[in-house]
Amino acid sequence: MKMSFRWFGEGQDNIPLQYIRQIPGMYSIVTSLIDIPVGEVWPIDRLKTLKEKVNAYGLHLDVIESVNIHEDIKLGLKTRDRYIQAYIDTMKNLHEIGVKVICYNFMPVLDWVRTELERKLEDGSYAMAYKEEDTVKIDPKDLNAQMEKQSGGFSLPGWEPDRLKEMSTMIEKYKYVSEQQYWNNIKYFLDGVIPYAEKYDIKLAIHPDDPPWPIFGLPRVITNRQNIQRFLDLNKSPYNGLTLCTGSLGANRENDLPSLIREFGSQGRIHFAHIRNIKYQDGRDFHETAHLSQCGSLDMFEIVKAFYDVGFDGYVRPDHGRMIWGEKGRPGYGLYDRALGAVYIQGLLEAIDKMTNGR
Ligand code: CS2
Ligand code: MN
Repeated sequence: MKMSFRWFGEGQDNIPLQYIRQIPGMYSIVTSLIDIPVGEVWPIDRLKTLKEKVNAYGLHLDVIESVNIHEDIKLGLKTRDRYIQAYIDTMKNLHEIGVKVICYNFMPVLDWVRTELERKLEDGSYAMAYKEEDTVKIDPKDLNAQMEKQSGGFSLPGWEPDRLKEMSTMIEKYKYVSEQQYWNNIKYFLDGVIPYAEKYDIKLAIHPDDPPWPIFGLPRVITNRQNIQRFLDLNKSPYNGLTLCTGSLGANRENDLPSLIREFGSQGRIHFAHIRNIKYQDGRDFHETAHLSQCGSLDMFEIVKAFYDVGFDGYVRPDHGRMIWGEKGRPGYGLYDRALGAVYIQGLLEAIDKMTNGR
């Protein structure tokens, strides 16, 4: 597994690349051009500069998270072909700088949803949390305003201002898209871009919906074993694959993560792994935790073992961390707790590897 770390880019992230380099075992940066409006082609000169910058710190730039999908594609509008072409042009430029994997999602309007960005845990650290009741009673616009207040001046990944401008109108438009139509729209996108993913040797890795159930009446389909298999079958190219995010899929207690990893990993369809832990509360409620098994509800040993057993040699990153040691930063994306996560995951791997090989 190649260890990686999400970094939001110059002027967008308060963590210096130098610090990321100092995390033991770090191989690649996971980043994006977060300021380019969705649907526009990412300029090659900016990508070259970004790559040089990352490489100067001894790190690779192999993974992009995310090239977001324009809503017209998700809605299946006539204008979608233009945006699919822009996606392909961006892929071409990413190929030129040697990118190997693109992580993206197909969630309508909103990306991930939490109802609290800074819940204080017993040890005084802060973590993101989700309360089902709050999403049922709140207007999505108000949730957005609430998130903004708590996000410390950073635009949240997936909650970028350009995406949210027309949130209510957007949500309205999905009333006319059935779930079957939504699946058709995914297939149309995949059939348009996957031939170019093959040509440019870039693996596409869809991120599961987070949390993995419908919110605000919007279809959310990348949620469980059956739907993931359905997604993979829409286009059978090995370039059409997954980001296996343990925290997202794990929020549904019925998702047996080690078994999902074994199933899709042995099909060679997992290209990127997000590893993090969450703690279940009542019903669908949960909060995020430190990565260790003992801190949450997921068994990280079994998860890492499953990746190991299927011979997963793709990219992995610690996902959301807590805010600890007084750090201020992007919710979920501070340095310290994610660095602890990166080292913990590598510790598990070393132990599993040595025990498997009888050393
Ligand atoms: C990420 C998402 O921060 C997160 O929760 O997992 O923003 C992720 O980048 C997208 O869903 C993938 O496009
Ligand atoms: Mn994730």
